[in-house]
Amino acid sequence: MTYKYLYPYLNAEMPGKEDVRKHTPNPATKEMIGRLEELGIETALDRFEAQQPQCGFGLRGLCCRMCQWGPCRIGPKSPRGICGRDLNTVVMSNIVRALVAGLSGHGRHAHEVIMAIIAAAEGKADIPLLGETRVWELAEKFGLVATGKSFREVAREVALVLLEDLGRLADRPMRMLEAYAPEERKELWSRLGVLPRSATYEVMETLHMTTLGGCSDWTALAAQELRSALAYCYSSLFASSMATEILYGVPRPKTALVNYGVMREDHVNILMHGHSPVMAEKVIEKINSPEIRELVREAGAKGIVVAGMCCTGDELLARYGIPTVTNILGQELALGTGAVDALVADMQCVIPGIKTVADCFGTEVITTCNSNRIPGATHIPFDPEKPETLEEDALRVARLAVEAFARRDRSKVHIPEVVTSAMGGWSYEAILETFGGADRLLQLIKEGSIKGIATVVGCNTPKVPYEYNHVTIVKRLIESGILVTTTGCCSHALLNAGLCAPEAAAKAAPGLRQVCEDLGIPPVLAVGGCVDNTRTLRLFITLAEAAGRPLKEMPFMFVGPEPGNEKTVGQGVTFLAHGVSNLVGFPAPIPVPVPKLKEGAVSGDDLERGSNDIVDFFAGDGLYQKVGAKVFTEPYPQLAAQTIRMHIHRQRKALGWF
Ligand code: MSK
Repeated sequence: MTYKYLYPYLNAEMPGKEDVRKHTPNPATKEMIGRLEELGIETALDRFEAQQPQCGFGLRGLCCRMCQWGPCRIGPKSPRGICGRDLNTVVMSNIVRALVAGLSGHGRHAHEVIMAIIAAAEGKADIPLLGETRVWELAEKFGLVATGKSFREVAREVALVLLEDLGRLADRPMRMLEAYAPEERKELWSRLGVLPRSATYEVMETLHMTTLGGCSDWTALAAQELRSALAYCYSSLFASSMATEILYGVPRPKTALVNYGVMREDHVNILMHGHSPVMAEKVIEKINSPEIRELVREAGAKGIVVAGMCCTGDELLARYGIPTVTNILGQELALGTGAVDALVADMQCVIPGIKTVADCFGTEVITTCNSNRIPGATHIPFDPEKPETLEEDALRVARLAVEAFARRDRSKVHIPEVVTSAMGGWSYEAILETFGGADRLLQLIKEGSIKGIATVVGCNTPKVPYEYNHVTIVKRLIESGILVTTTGCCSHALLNAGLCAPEAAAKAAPGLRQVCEDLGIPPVLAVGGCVDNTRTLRLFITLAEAAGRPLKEMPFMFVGPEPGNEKTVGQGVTFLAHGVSNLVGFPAPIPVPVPKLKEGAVSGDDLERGSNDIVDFFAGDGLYQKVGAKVFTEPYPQLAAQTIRMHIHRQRKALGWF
């Protein structure tokens, strides 16, 4: 197939809106793209086309904007920036800067949920502490003395350790890493000199190293990238995921209906969006209060539908079976139904474009995090360090949503009648319990009923047809007997495609199908939001330990078919650092191939996909020799699936698991 925009120097092409409408797998999405087009409402797909062609220097990471002498563009005419930085330094600096930007996002998320534990433990807010087993587990792992202390006191002490991991400046071990990383890796990282101090320190150090006149040795920047990824993993991802479990419990499988059709014309529809579930949880509690029920009745609505988007949606599906609608690139389309009375958005991945669409329909946009404000939106923030107003604020959010129902322009409502059944809530514990323990799951992998596990995760990008790569790759993988775990925006694509329902077992290879049917589970396990990639990572670590093999030898892979947010860089490098190879769906920002003019080229477009030290490091032997994992890049989903299958096959063969 050919898409509208060709980028020969990336060996890739990008879709126009019509390509997206043609290839996107969800019929509700196709319908909504058409509907917004009909209404003349602009979305990210239109703005993406307006940006074409995108800057070739930026696409390849060759633009340096780290000082005010530039910007500098690295190319054949100017192989060095004004300060003398070369290509390797610029590309690696851009990558590690993107990684720590993502680290800051998840770190800020971690901070909110950790502070919420402290507020709950100190009795300053009516926030639950339902994850008792997680508190005791962490207290033991951290070596805290629990004797004679109440559960709340211990929960608070655990939270303080998590907080210290976020902010430590002294050169002392990161406690979460000490507690959960495999011994073999800890020794390796120590030998490589990449053990981190904390999120805060590594963000500071990365910005310091990459500023004007900083580090010009790209190998030192590559080491800082691994160090920052470990800080990202253990201080931000593990902390966010586990702190949320301390607050609201460890999820267990739940079934739900998902997709755009869960919204109801005669109900108040509230969409919860973002990442941190604290305000969303409280609003849901208030929705069930007598006051709000009475308001709903007075407004003439038959009830309230609460549904989720992005990772807050994943959280709510995992814990309560609350339906999900869509992901980052679908947020404008969901508002385009005209049926959303309120969009309650906390932090990250809330694109500014939503306000324009919301204003076309009178949708109330309520922002609840001081870091994520949108001009014109109603701002009712949750601040875990000033939680006293949480009850009243959540009630106000619920009231505003119901009041918005009365103002809704019914003539503009258009809800695609598409619903899909799905199962979510696959925590680390739930997966192991369902399979009957790590040894049993390992046995299924060794005997080949399950060929391997791929965690297929991450955002959407307009650079590939929306959700097409996610769904196509995963269908091919389960047809090949590869069990899939998923999180984040990818999981919404797979949930809506019906691949997370037990019935999807019928699409799997015979061995995997039999396993899924025996257990009553889907071949694609939705484990949660993007911070919950740690659940899959823990599963990988546990299975490697059960096999008595280093993780780098196991038939596992990390797959990011539609990379978007800077946070995905850290996700990928986290798995690489643990020895799990990556398949990335678009050639940026890791690795960044640098094209070369072909022999006898007659035009500037006559390029071949080139190589450089950075590409060789990620995709060749450089990183592989250090950590036992590498990056494969493939924007075409059928070829990507083939690459994953071959990788898993090679790993099995080397293990002697035929
Ligand atoms: S919401 S980080 S676009 S997965 Fe977590 Fe989706 Fe990526 Fe945001």
